[in-house]
Amino acid sequence: MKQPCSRNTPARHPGHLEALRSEQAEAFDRDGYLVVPGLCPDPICDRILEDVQEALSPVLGPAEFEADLGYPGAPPDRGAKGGDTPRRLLHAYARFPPLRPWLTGAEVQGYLQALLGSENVALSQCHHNCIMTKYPNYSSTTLWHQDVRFWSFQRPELVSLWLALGEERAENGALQVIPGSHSKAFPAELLDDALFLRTDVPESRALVDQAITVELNRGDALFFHCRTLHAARKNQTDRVKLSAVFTYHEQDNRPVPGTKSAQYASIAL
Ligand SMILES: O=C(O)CCC(=O)C(=O)O
Repeated sequence: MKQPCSRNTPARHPGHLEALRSEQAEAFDRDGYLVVPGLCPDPICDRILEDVQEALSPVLGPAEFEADLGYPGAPPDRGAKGGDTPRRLLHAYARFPPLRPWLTGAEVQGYLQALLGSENVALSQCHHNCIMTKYPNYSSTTLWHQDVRFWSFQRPELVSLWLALGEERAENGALQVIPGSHSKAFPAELLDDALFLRTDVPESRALVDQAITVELNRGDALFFHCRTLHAARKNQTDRVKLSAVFTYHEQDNRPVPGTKSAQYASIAL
């Protein structure tokens, strides 16, 4: 069942949209994430899904496979059973044109301006920028982490947009977040060498106890801060879960030259 939502209402009432956004921006500042039900209209989801399905059978590169990352539950290598299970279709902005007008359009832009507190927003092509796939049988568990570990920007102020292309529930590996974790400082002893949260430490367990599962329906969007701790379990259903994930930053928050974050130019909105 689709959750009740205010789809399209904000676009018809710009003043209302502004008020709604400032309330939502406050919630985002407090919690480090924000769910916007129905942000992507059904016809756009349909078009994106059409292209994504085509790119998955057979898998068209560039892609990342579960076995490449070796997260808990992943096949040990690409030659093992399930070793050809994809985890991400990469360079989604470039390869899926139906996504582009939505990702850079006025509605998404308005949210990002409110959440980043800036008129001048850009979409990174270097991280995320992908279709996340979570397959039955061979998907893995993603341990607790902050995405800031992937990025080298002048300021650790980036916002990711996670678009559900189908239902996301605990059973199929919906994202879990720890509200407020984006504004906490974590002592180095709480993180392992790969910057995942060490859950064997009592202080971390207290944090993880506050986790919530972000259940989404098709077309719902989750915005989350790059310092928000998040994790996800395996998909225990018999249907693949598909989500589109992108990251935005202020235009004057530049990637550090020579790093992976500076590999491709950002798209100014
Ligand atoms: O769906 C998942 O397993 C979580 C993915 C994630 O958090 C990431 O790739 O940063």
